[in-house]
Amino acid sequence: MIIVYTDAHAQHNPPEEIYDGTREPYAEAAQRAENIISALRDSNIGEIIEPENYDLQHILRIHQPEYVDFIRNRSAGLGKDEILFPSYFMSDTYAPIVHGTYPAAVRAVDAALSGAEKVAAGEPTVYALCRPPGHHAEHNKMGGYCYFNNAAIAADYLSEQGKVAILDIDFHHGNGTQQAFYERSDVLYVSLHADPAVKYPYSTGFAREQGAHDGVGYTKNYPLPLGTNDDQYVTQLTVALADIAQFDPAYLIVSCGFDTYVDDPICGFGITVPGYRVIAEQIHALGLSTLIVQEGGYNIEHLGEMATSFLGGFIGT
Ligand code: OKP
Ligand code: ZN
Repeated sequence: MIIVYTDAHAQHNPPEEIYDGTREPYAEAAQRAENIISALRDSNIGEIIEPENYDLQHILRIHQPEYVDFIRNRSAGLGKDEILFPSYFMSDTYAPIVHGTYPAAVRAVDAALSGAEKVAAGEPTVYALCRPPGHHAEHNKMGGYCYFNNAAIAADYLSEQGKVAILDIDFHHGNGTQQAFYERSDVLYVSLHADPAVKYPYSTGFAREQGAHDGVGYTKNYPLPLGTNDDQYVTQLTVALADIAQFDPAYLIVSCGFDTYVDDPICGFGITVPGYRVIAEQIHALGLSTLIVQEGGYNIEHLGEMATSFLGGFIGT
């Protein structure tokens, strides 16, 4: 397995988010990625490479030019200790801009694109340790710790070579990814997530959202109740994987969040460390060329174990 990682993410370091008017410590902390990469280094699970640099055109296929300019200009204009909250381009109060946000977000996209390029060249499984995450980022809105939609940009890139399925197993619905492909039939979006009636992002991810125009039937949402455990999760995953098998894609992208973990501080499912391995084995059994893109996961202490268990399920170690 190839692992794509850069420490450029660390310059995106907002100290806080706003939750219902109260400032709280930023859950999407740089330490998340640092713990994952150090566990993967120790476990020798794959070769770790730096991402290449890619043209901005790839981002502009998914995001509005004014939106990209906004993030670049506002990031550059902020001092080292400044933080920018709500604006037209923000869906919520969970994606502030700091000085290093733009360069970090661009390098997260580069990691996903490098992974996509390796998969297109025949690599069976690549893990892109993207930070900041991406699946909530819409055409011209940041939100939920996301700025550029890493998985959507990689999926669009791979869609030039063949059909792409995206399996989103983050705890939250990937509203941005769904939006990007809602009217397309060449990219299937399938998501398992917490019922949006009770959890972020609240307004999307209901089962009735199934695509529009050419995309009708190519978006599949499987909301699950809080407390969903390993067995219940795998039962629903089996249905999602059958959708993917039926679609018969050339490539699979897994938007992988570890916030379904039983002890995640802000979520509410019951997936265990061994459970992640079972989930991975089921996905791997599809036999597809697979790019795994990191999304959420906030139990910083245990993220390394989750990643090692999950990725181990793809290589049988
Ligand atoms: C991003 B990803 C707690 C409320 C924060 C925002 C959730 C964003 C999740 N302070 N809720 O999908 O993991
Ligand atoms: Zn999440």
